[in-house]
Amino acid sequence: MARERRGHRPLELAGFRDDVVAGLSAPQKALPPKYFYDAAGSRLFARICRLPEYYLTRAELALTRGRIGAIARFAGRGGQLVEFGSGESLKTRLLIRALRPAAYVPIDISADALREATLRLAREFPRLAIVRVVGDFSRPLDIPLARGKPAVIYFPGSTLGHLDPAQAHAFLTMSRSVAPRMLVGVDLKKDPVVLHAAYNDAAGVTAAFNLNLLARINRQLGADFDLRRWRHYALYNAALGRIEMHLASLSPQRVQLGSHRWRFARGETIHTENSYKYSIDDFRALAQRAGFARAKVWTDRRGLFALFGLS
Ligand code: SAH
Ligand code: AVI
Repeated sequence: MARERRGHRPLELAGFRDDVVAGLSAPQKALPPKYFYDAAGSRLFARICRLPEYYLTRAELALTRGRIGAIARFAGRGGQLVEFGSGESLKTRLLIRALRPAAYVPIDISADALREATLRLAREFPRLAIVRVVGDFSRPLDIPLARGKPAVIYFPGSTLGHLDPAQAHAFLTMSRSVAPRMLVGVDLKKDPVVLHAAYNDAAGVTAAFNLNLLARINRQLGADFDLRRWRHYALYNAALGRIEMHLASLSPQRVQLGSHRWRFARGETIHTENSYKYSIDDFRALAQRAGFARAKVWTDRRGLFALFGLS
């Protein structure tokens, strides 16, 4: 059974347009990563998860599978499972099998991806109550929780890594007001060469994912980005502990969106995403500052990825 609730209006084109205009008008041009995920972007992300270089999904799946008993004891059985940025709900299946939650509440900005994922889940778990929420978790959300059943938040995939440390602190603090327990997937600091490869795959799927943002702005807002004149550029910024994704202009050019026009110099970039990487101690300290007194941590065998159980 799958029902849908909207946390707020899904993707208002006016809001999308305002964010694009503001982002392209800043000294370092930038676009919010939440706009990667239209139907095409969500499909490209699903392909990224299966790339040989993109170790994150495999590592988190392996550690979840290997430690599911302890994870289920931490999360508690029979309660309400709330997931932020649920996407394909891939790892969630393991949790649903182990926790047997009374309800699953997946929240995602990508309406198509969310619908497809919950239809699959409803077939696989016909007795599970699924309440999908199409919404933006970076803004206040109405999360439909039933009274009297404990809730646990699941935020896998290192999606928290898109927030800078101050935003991550605010997000963790907000989460505590939704549920007292939280499972968070965190990508760990490691050899920069491994990180670099994960965001610069040989098949060019990450490049297509990044460029789809410009294609989406053309499709939905009527801009005139010439995709042949942009290149995907991702680097590990060790000083800030984050992967940065950019789109680099291959030549001097102008772009128009309605009455707005921007000039781009050759080599100028639009910053499209940060993906922060943490050490276990740094993340534990961040969670503690956000009011979580206890942190359990499970990692994969190679120490690439961690799942934190915060309470
Ligand atoms: N949890 C999945 C998917 C991670 S990809 C996994 O671990 O593989 C990030 C997901 O978060 C995408 O499905 C995207 O649509 C969603 N997302 C990104 N920003 C969001 C936002 N601001 N509000 C809601 N969902 C968001
Ligand atoms: C969703 N998120 C955690 C991915 C990441 O690894 O930062 C998005 C992504 N961007 C490029 N590749 C994958």
